[in-house]
Amino acid sequence: MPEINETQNAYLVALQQSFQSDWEVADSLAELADLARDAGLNVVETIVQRRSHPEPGTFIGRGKALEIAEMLDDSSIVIFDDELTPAQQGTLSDLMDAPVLDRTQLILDIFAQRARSNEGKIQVELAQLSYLLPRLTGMGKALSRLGGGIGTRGPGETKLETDRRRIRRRISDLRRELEKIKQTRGLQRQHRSSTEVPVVALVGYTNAGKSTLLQALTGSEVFVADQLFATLDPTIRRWDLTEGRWVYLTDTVGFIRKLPHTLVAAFQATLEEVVYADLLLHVIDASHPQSREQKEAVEEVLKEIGAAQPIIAVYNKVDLVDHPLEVRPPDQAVSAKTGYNLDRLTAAVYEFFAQQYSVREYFFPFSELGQASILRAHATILGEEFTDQGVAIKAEVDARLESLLQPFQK
Ligand SMILES: Nc1nc2c(ncn2[C@@H]2O[C@H](COP(=O)(O)OP(=O)(O)OP(=O)(O)O)[C@@H](O)[C@H]2O)c(=O)[nH]1
Ligand SMILES: [Mg+2]
Repeated sequence: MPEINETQNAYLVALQQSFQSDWEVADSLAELADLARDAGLNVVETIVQRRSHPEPGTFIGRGKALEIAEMLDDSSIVIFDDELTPAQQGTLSDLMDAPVLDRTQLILDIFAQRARSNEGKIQVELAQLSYLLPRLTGMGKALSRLGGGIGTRGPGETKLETDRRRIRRRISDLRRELEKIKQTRGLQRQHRSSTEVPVVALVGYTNAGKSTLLQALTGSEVFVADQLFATLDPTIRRWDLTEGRWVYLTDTVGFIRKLPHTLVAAFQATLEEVVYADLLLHVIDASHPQSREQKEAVEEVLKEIGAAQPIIAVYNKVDLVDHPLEVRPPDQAVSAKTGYNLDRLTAAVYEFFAQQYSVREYFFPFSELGQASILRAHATILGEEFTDQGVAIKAEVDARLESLLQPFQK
């Protein structure tokens, strides 16, 4: 499979089928160009061919492929905006005498460049190998001619000539490792839920400002960058909503249109943070010309991974928007950068959980002071009084804490 190196000139190719509008194809290509630049490529040309349906052997028409071939030189790489079959990829690469890859491979390459944690690396390698496996046949010629491959960058150190058995074995090893990580994560999650602290997850299109928002809300340093998929690993931080009332806030990997299925499957462990959260904040880049399409793409992925929690939409980057934005509560229009309306967002999240709070009175004998400290850590304390038997506490508790401390209720 072709290798990306940073001095290459990229030619981007899309097919416009009869059911696709001009802008739909143009948007998708513009995003592909962003992805290519993020991978370090120099984008020189975008090419659209209109056809009623893809050509089975070559995806675009054979004539068009030859026409593109004329533009290329040794430093060229051709990237298709849709997933190619292994056979199409092989044929196109032969026809054009240049490396050919598709959107999925480009995204996988960026993920490989970004993966930092052990878990992230395993997930990327798993996605790469799962993508590669069905492609080994039919690519023989293109492979041996080009050598190297996407999988040679970062974690995916697998020689493409090695036989499928080895790749299968590696895939099952990686799955096993991920399973272990998943169990640890499950334990951490269990620990979190046993402490009765709700979890709020930031989700959204890549580059929408999730990490910036996490940083602004929790006051902790996290990696923020004007690039796609800056965040791969979930980060979790404490977010104080009011005095005495706090939640966990977690950052997640950004979503994108045509998110490769191999990637969604491989990143399942990370995405579980989303599935198990109590509330989702869907961060939308309100300044982006395609913010509506991006929002829909995110909703699509959420459906796919089975996330069905309540969602508060957070329209971010309003400092870049020159018209007033109408949003209906609990949704919010904010700027993570300037801090605009972050207090309102915090209040909205507080309100969301407050609906589940009730005021209760407790008595803890001295032998049970440990239970009292659970209450102090996770509830808003309204009053506290020591007697010679123990301590009486009046507090605002959520449903989970209420049932946990039921035995101590007065
Ligand atoms: N003007 C402006 N820029 C913002 C705002 N929020 C985030 N940004 C910028 O948008 C870019 C992306 O921000 P990130 O926080 O990394 O976005 P993300 O959603 O975490 O992106 P990924 O991790 O790549 O999915 C950065 O350059 C931020 O500085 C905002 O409210 N206003
Ligand atoms: Mg991020």
